[in-house]
Amino acid sequence: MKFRKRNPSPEGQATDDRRAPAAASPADATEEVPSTGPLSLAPERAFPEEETKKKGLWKKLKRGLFMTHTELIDRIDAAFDGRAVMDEETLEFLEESLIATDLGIETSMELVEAVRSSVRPGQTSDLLSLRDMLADQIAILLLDAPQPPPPGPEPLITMVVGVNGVGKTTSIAKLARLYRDRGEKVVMAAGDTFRAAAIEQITLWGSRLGIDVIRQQAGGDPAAVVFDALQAARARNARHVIVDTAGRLHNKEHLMAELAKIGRVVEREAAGWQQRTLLVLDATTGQNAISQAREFTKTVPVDGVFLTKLDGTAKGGVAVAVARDLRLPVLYLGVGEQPEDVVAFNARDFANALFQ
Ligand SMILES: Nc1nc2c(ncn2[C@@H]2O[C@H](COP(=O)(O)OP(=O)(O)OP(=O)(O)O)[C@@H](O)[C@H]2O)c(=O)[nH]1
Ligand SMILES: [Mg+2]
Repeated sequence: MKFRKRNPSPEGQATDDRRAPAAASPADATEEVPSTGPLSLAPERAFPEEETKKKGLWKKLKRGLFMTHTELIDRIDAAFDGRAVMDEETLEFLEESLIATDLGIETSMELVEAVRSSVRPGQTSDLLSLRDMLADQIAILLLDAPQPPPPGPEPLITMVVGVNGVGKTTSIAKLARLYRDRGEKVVMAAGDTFRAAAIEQITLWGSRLGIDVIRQQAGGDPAAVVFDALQAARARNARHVIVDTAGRLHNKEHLMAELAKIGRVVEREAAGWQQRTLLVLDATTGQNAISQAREFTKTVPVDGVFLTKLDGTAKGGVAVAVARDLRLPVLYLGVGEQPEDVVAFNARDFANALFQ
């Protein structure tokens, strides 16, 4: 993946005009700058901060997908067995390789179909262009999956749901940090009142990140915590309320009743706010995460997925299965245990990181 350099000059002049002299520093203002020569070729970097940030995100994504990438490339190499000939046997191996990284059976078959139709049988193909082709196809499939609605100007309340241990609370800390770094005020609601340790955990994140946490005693009513959090958000002019919830799917009626009660509080106290429910899925569980999501979405309407623990698995292809098989937008990727280990999902970057 190569990020295109963004370097328009402030005056809007053509930046690839190599005859343009480099900006003169005060020290050399009096010197005559030749119109050609090495100095005039120095590249302009109008948005160094933005570029550094993009590079940082790309590195994070590559690090997060390292195991999946390595597994994919190793398998594809093995499928071709050094021959790089597109015969049926090779295509079959290729399909198996793709399925093994949890891309989903249908997606893997479609990808192989795309390869089959673009090369003649027996044609030799270099592995690099095959990888490019697969990355392009995956990006196309991902862009075809549902996209989240664009954010509006109103404040946003995000309910975070998912089964035990998938990474809900950690992901909330990541989101809160992302928003905080954008200069947006955040309130976290300790809505997992089931265990005292859960309240302690989110409180600890709050103090580490300098973000307000609204909490009650363990065993309290999560809807009451959300009520308090909305009051606090209004008083503090916050742009985000992020609600932690207890990860229980074993008792669907209870979960439904609890979320419905929170929903009524939100309708009453935050009419006009944007609302969304994020489902957290653990990528290390591969296809189980997909079944889990199917179960969950039967009970709770979900707007998007936060896919965690990509850094610890070769099953990163599951992001594609979420988008295509479940028709749910993947919004964020968790790539480590620290609050900064998060990447906002981007179809093109994800596809490139898998294959390049
Ligand atoms: N490697 C890695 N670990 C993660 C990631 N996200 C969360 N974890 C770890 O997963 C474990 C569970 O995370 P929690 O945030 O407590 O999960 P939870 O869903 O809130 O768990 P419960 O509240 O018990 O339901 C912790 O050890 C986290 O550090 C990730 O993206 N990568
Ligand atoms: Mg938790």
